[in-house]
Amino acid sequence: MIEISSRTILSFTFSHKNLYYDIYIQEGILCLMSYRSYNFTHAITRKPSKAVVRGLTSQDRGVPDFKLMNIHHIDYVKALKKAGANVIELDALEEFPDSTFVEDTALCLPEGAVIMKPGAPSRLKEVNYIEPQLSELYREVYRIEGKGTIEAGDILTTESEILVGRSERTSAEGVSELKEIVSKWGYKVTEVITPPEILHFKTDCSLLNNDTILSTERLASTGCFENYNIILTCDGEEEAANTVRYNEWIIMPDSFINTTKRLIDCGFKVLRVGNTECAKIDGGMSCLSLRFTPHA
Ligand code: CIR
Repeated sequence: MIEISSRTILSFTFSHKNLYYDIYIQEGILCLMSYRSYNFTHAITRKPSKAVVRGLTSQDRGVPDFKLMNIHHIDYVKALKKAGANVIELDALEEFPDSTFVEDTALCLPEGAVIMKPGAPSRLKEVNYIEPQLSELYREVYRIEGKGTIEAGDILTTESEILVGRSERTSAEGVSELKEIVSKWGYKVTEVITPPEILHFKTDCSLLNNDTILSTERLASTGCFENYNIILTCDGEEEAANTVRYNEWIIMPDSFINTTKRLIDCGFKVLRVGNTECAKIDGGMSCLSLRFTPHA
């Protein structure tokens, strides 16, 4: 591809080990961009179990309706497929009420995967059911096994760094063990703080493109996104902050018309999926999948 614009004078794309790269010259600087933080080939989901009615929750918003949650989950998988994902759909785990929130169990990067150590005791053993799946897809799989804890809902991977929010579920020791592992692959980890009223860092934010983050005001005001463009969720629509960027698409919960319009007006392509039932137990769009490109 050759493209001429005021900022880009030459640009072309090539692929290497399953990843696409753009090389371009911008303002006299040669830039290499992989889009690895949102261009993916695969996703893993896990069907909700009937035990979701006992899922952990930070506030009483009623008991999730299992049937409706399943309908939403089917739509969610369809949205991932429309965005280009090869979706591996795992069976429900009846002994783990929160196991449909598979995102919390691992961090998947192009170079390898890191199995988490959940801070919620009832979720600790969920990781044993994700590790074999990832070991089939990756040559390098590590495990957080020190005394700290970490859940991947607290991890936001951008093009330039991995932001990790310390929270009730993610401790300083967990963050430093992760840092040690991913530094082998050249990643910079930035530790930030998830405000106490927020379950996971990504409950309140998501990556929209290379340098733009969708966030709630309460999270953005902590200053954790000072190197990024920020698009705020609209008033009363804080739950819209947790979305998924998968290739060209943003997958977001369908109840938030104003924030959806804001994103569409900014040029994003949006797929909307029902989330009322997961929301009753603090689940959003990102929690429901692992999204990744395993190393070729
Ligand atoms: C929990 O409290 O662990 C679940 N009820 C919700 C997990 C949501 N996961 C996420 O935000 N990544």
